[in-house]
Amino acid sequence: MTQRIDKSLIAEQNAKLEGFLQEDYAALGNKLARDNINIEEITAKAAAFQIAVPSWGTGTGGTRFARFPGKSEPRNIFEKLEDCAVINDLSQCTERVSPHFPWDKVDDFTELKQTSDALGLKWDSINSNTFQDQPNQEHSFKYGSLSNTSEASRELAIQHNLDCIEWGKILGSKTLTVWVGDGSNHPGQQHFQSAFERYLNSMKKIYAGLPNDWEMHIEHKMFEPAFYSTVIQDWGSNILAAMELGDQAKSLVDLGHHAPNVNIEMIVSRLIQFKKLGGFHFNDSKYGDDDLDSGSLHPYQQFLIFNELVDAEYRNQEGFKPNYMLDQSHNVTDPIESLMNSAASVQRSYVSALLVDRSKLTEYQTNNDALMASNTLKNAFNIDVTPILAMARLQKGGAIDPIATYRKADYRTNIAAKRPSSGVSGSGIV
Ligand code: RM4
Ligand code: MN
Ligand code: MN
Repeated sequence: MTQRIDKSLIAEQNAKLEGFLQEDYAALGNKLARDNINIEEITAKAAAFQIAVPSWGTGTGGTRFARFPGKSEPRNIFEKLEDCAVINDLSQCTERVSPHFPWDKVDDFTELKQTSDALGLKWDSINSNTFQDQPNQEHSFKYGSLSNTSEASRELAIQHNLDCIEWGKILGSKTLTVWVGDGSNHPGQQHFQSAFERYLNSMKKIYAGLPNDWEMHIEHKMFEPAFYSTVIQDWGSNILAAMELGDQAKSLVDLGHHAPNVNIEMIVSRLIQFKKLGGFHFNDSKYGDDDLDSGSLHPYQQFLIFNELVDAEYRNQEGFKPNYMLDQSHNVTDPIESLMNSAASVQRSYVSALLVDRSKLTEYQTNNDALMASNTLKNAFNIDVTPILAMARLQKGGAIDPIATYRKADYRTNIAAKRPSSGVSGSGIV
């Protein structure tokens, strides 16, 4: 039977902290009231916030040099779901899980759906994987998948995406996310235009198989595994492809997939303006696609992204309904802890952005008062919204302090007998 975090343990831990939380919450409520902000309204919005967890994030990650396995790692999608349920039990903002196929492929998808239902979890976007060959694969993806010069390889990649849609229908998903590693490692290796044309033709065949109420999210990435050029290199190629395909195709922004110092919040604004923002893969990075924990290095950038998102929410921007998800790799931490921390970090950015005085900001922008416009954002960012996040969790039956409660539960030790170590210490990005 599934091991969960005992509700009584959560209640017991919360009882120790609740008095202090109420004091801090009341103090913050008074402070916000001075600016005509009703803390209860903000808490309700925080409680409604959801961010999906990637199934592959529950395993310990690694690099191409090494992977150091963690204790009681999940060995299949059913065990990954158990870990996701633990994350949601404590965090109360991660009720959706995003699967990756064929990594998470099962024989019986109805059984998988029943398992997730029993755990109170739903399915987020389906991720297709055509960036590696499967055992005995007839036509290789070594030189690309949807853009491969070989028609047989392209057809295989198209079929895999169509299969993903069928599996997703059983699970109740409504989105297919397509990220391909296609590209080149040498100048001259690939004819840029022909490769993009082949990609688009393949994507059109997948798009034709998309149910009417589904979206297709295209994910760009500037490098890796191809290190000279990639077919969907940046948001420019991404939005071009999405526009070419149709209204159901949108762009997905993975924070780690841009050149260092790129103004991601402005990309987000452009995508919102043209109804092409599909969603996010949140993570943080210093050098490239480092897949560090969300908000661990650049919390202000994450806030600025949410400033754009909340702005669109307030303006009731047409076609605005982005999907939020984490996509990061945990090499030295317990993935459950990192995912809980990261979900809260993204939720924090959302809540902080709700505190921006938008009418003042507009006024300062109109009057070209750069300093006060900037201070308006900083003022909101500098408010510690921890009590709001904790209160939202408490009201929903989660933990005031998710990490401390998780450590107290000693989950990994309790399931150790059930999940013997795979002993696999080889390389692996995720
Ligand atoms: C890629 C990209 C995709 C993810 C794979 C595992 O870098 O971020 O979203 O599916 O990694
Ligand atoms: Mn990603
Ligand atoms: Mn990535």
